[in-house]
Amino acid sequence: MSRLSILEFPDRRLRRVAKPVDQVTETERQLATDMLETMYAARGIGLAATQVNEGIRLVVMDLSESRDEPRVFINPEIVDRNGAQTCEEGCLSVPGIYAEVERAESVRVKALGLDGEPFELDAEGLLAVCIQHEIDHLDGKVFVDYLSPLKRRMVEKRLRKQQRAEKV
Ligand code: GNR
Ligand code: NI
Repeated sequence: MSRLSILEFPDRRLRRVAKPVDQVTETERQLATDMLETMYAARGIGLAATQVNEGIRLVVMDLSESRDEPRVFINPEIVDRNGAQTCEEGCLSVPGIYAEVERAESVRVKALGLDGEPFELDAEGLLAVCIQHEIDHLDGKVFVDYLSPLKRRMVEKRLRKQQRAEKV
């Protein structure tokens, strides 16, 4: 297992649109394992391959209190969405920034598991928020894209400054 490094906004590589996986192999299983380790170490509830600079449609999540219920979604797609909810979101690629984002209250997701078998899941509440947040990453979107241009520029400025400070 190995821990991967997480790209940080406004890194352009977070804007790449990830490609579908056509066959689930040992490569995907190894990446999922490393991403779960990375997510647990960073105390996140989700992580998209885009965030670790891998251009494939793979997401890992764990919303359990006990941190022992890993979920893996390959080629996730929202096939139905209903209602609206607002949640204060954070992102491992936008450290220290939290902001309210409106998303669907419930979604039905279709994906492949690590065994390559398709499954569907009905999600609501935070699980639904997290799935929408992660699929956005696969499409090159970050939650700060939903903020006003002014707020987004403030976030960008703060993070660039932080990143400069970390380099020296
Ligand atoms: O750890 C995370 N917490 C979180 C909280 C509210 C809404 C979304 C998230 S996802 C985030 C991890 C992450 O950056 N995933 O891409
Ligand atoms: Ni994120």
